[in-house]
Amino acid sequence: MVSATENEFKIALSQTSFKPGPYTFRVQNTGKFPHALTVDGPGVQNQATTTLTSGQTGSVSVTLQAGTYTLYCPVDGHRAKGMLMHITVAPDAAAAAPSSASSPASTSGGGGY
Ligand SMILES: [Cu+2]
Repeated sequence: MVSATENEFKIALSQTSFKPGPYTFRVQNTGKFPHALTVDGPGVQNQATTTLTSGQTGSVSVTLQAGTYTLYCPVDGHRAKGMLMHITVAPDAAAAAPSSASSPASTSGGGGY
């Protein structure tokens, strides 16, 4: 669960680092104008909360993959006014092959000398 707050005219998130997997963004509109939150990026096509009036909360659930996502408010011209941010999802460490630090146990077969 990621907490997000929206007001005129910015978006704030409770965390800024993400890894692949399902996330729910719980959004609170702390401003005076209606706001919503749209998530767009790899595998996520403009998934959005409903439009939230002042004080309302809503949520949007997405499954994030490694890559960059755009979060913005789709209401009127809010995106252009600054309600836009990007988050980067790091590749899953468990899925990525270790590139350094070779394991010493794998090659010792008993010496050929
Ligand atoms: Cu807005």
